[in-house]
Amino acid sequence: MFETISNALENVFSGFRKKGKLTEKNIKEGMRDIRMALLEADVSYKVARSFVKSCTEKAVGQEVIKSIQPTQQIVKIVHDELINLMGEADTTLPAKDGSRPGVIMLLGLQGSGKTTTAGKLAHLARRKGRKPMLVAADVQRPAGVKQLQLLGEQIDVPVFTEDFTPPRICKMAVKFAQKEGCDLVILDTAGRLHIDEALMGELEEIANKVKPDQRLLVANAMTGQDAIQSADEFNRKLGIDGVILTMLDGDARGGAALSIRAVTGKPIKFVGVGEKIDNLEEFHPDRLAGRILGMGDVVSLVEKAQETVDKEKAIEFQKKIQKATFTLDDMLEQFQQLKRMGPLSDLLGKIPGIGNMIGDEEIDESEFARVEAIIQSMTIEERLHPEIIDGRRRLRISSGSGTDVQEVNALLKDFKQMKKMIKKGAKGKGGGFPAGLPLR
Ligand SMILES: Nc1nc2c(ncn2[C@@H]2O[C@H](COP(=O)(O)OP(=O)(O)OP(=O)(O)O)[C@@H](O)[C@H]2O)c(=O)[nH]1
Ligand SMILES: [Mg+2]
Repeated sequence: MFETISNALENVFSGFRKKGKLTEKNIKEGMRDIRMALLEADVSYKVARSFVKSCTEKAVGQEVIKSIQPTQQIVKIVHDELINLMGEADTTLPAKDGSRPGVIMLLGLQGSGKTTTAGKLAHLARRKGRKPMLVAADVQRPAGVKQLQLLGEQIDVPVFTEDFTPPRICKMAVKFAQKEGCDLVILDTAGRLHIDEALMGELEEIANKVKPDQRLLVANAMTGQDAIQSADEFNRKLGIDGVILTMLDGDARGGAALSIRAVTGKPIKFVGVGEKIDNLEEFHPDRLAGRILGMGDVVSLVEKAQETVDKEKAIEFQKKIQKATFTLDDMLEQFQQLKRMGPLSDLLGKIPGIGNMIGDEEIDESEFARVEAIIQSMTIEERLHPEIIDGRRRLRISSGSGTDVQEVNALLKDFKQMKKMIKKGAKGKGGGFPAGLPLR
């Protein structure tokens, strides 16, 4: 799995290692190679371009950590961006709603692996303590019904079959499952060679009649760009909730796994990694990124090093608080540290109690950018002794940072207030003040 992309990235990294020092120029060259590696892996052009753009921004802007090699820092950046690209893991199965079982509708092109996946999914659900029922809604091929029945027997899961139209079969099946006390229904629908009117019509009719909780597209990873395109088309025409990517065991390139989320906005929920009934895995982007890079140890090394750097800074900061020598530079540093920790809304959301408080309110991240710009437009002297910042200086700082004088005034006021609070804190138990948060 993923040999092409793994090898290509490994070549890029060894190129970096040979160069030793990282410069903006060789970072850009390396990133060009990463883009080539992605294209070779059948990642779409647009996705590859934006991937490389955000890696480059992070690599050029990042601080050098002395205890690790620059290449290792790049590996970490690529690793994190791969995870970003594939999005958060989402492996939820629909729960029972009242007495109605959760309903999953599988759909996809012919031979993509729907029937096999239906069996695998029922098996996986059962291992999670669910009571699944399989439904043969593919009446195009009698062999398809038989195939599902055999799978059901193998794992001892009931299979619902009837000689009606697929929408009616599905509707009856859900009722029957409810009566039988099943809590999950998996619909195996018919495939077509292409996405055509007839297929869409039938799928839509089933969806309208049954209102499945999840419409999952089953797509063959080995078809690369075609899988991405058909996922996009199914999503636009019918609407899907997620993707199950099959035949990952035979997929050397990995383009579909890497780009489906970015192209369709829908998560890959499960992946098929073989023909056996237990060859279905939950999809975890972080594990996949680790597997592609084959460098899990490097990633944790960099994480640890970064933690130490942040810890050292925190201690230094604590000392400053105690001596009350907090400057505008420290304020800037605090803002930058906060920014590195990810979007502020995510961060605050994780603090118990605060998550509910901020609710859906947007946190204005651009405020941070403005604060940074203002402080960066000050001279060193001004940052250390803000009391010298008179009207003329304020004007210069505001035009240098592209802000209003009022904003500069507000920042200086905030800083004064922050310093006052820090002093108070330092006199008390040594300052538990969460420095860096905007005070307005
Ligand atoms: N290696 C491998 N083979 C798979 C995987 N998933 C499915 N297959 C194989 O792919 C073939 C087609 O699978 P089916 O489940 O019949 O596909 P389908 O989408 O139901 O096909 P139609 O009903 O004809 O549309 C079978 O031989 C499966 O064993 C997988 O993850 N890995
Ligand atoms: Mg089938």
